Amino acid sequence: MTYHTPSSDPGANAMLQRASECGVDTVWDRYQAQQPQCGFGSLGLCCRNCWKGPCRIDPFGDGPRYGICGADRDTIVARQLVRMMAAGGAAHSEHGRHIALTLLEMADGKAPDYQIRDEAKLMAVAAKLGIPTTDRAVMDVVRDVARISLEDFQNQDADTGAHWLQATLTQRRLKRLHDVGVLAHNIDATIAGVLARTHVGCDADATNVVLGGVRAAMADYDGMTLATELSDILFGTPKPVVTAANLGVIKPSAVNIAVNGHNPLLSDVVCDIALEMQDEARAAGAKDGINIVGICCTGNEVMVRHGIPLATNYLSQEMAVLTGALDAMVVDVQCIMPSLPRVAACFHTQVITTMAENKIPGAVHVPFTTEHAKDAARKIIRMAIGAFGRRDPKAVRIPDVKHTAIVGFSAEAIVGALSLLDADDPLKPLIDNVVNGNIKGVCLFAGCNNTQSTQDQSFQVIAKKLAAQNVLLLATGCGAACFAKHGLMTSEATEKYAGPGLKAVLTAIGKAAGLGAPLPLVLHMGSCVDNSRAVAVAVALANKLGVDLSELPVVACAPEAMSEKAVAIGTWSVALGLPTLIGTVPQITGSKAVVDLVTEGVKEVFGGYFLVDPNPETAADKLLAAIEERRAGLGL
Ligand code: NFS
Ligand code: SF4
Repeated sequence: MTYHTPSSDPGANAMLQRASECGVDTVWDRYQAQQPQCGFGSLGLCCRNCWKGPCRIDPFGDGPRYGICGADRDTIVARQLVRMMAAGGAAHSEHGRHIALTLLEMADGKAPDYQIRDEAKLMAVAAKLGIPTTDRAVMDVVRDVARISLEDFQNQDADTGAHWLQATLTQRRLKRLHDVGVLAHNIDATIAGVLARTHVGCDADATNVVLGGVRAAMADYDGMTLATELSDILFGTPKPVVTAANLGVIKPSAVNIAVNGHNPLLSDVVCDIALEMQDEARAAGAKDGINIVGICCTGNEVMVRHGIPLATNYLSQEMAVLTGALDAMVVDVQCIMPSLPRVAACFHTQVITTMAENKIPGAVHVPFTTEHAKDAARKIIRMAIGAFGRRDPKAVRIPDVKHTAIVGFSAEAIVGALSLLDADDPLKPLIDNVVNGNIKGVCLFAGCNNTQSTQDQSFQVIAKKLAAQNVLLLATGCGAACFAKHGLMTSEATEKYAGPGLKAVLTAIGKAAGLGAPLPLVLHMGSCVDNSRAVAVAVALANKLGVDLSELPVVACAPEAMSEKAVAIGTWSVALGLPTLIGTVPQITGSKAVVDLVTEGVKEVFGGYFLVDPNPETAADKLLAAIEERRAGLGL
């Protein structure tokens, strides 16, 4: 088994040496220890859906062709795949529900620690959802927005699409999704439906199973869209802000607190309270006060809203602890490595869990509730200040790696920037430049990090190649974090890597915005739930042009897709009509029927389709070809 280079991130790599000095296992050691990984699992040919199993199908056809119940390879592969979509949808939607419930509590006066930070967004969201706003008290509008959003978890009319789907997609796309039977009506019911139909002895028709999964993926889209939009109401809609990324943002003379996970409900309050407690940290000897840094998508959330620097993304989260200068890592939900307390045990670092449903052995648990959010934040920060006093200065190794990053490109911010070129018709300059070929198309980079390839490498190779061909680049999640960490969210990167057409457009906008330099090469749209922001831009373009999403020269790309959430996102991206490239070979290759369905068959149904290519060079070519095909379809 050849072992590829763990990471392309110099910050992360600097810490690997430290890990071996400390005798600590990292994600890459554990990856190696897992080799060779199970072939049946890799192909999706293992079923554990009942206790007659596990059953395995022989990929070569020599051994068993059916599970004990009679399920064949296609059924088994399809069932495993859609259960991942359902789990991904559940994760995003629980996040969304948590935010919607907080808004409701707020309207009832039960969440005193929160406020409406963006009333304009509240009104815009209300209008989108058909909620009256004139002459109404703000909290009445908040209550209605929360209630309508929560109806997406309650609607029992299976034929009526959920509110947030209806409010945010093109009419043609909604009709298409409805006609195919995948217009989710209720997030919970749709996800439960996938679990039910994949129980032993239920849906055995692989195509039908996959369509059930697509419906769950649309529920995922619904849940993440409401999570994003409602978060903006509570915490502000991102605007461009200059900050920094990579492990060098950790400061030797500050109380360093990393926020890791996904939900801004806690991390945003921690950022606020940190401002109030700076003196307490200084009194404890931290000359630079409290320094909050982000990891994973919670990091993205506070980065795009408040310019909080980002320490690192998913795969290298342990490396932040290995700097020896992290006093606390406070985590909420999703993509948090259970290994963190073991790594932290070699240092003074306090790992703090906060959510009742997410505890980790070895971590300290500080219960977080929206009712007493500030109290929890104060307690956490005080623990970090206490830990700072136990820090061993001799154990500190902060790599000198840090890049400037201009982030915060919400859909509103992008339209705002374009309106500097044409105040009456902001989308016109973008469309004109797509038509004249200055911009060939748009690529959204999304998704995770994965040990199966060199961390962050494919993102950079593909982005540079597409930028040279004048493709406008958007990014979210750990993909966005990768670009921030590597200095690709700067004007300098645009100067260096953008093709002439793209450079001209980004320069014109940057100048109009008073930057005196081009916009960054890759526009950071936020966390993974913020993929809905990219859809908002695409829908606005499609509506303006009078076409559907499946006709736009817009593609999506997740070169290191890993999580169940990424499976759900990739699936709705295809269902919305986008060619969607993944660089991880999905665990479905044991069924030719399922592979053909998701790479070919779906084209006719949705217009979108999956491309799979772990090689970033050829992956970029495939994305460019897909963009060209779309352009040709539009007569460009
Ligand atoms: Ni998205 Fe963000 Fe990262 Fe992947 Fe995990 S943190 S929600 S799932 S690994 S991008
Ligand atoms: Fe085996 Fe069928 Fe049970 Fe799966 S559901 S474990 S294939 S018997």
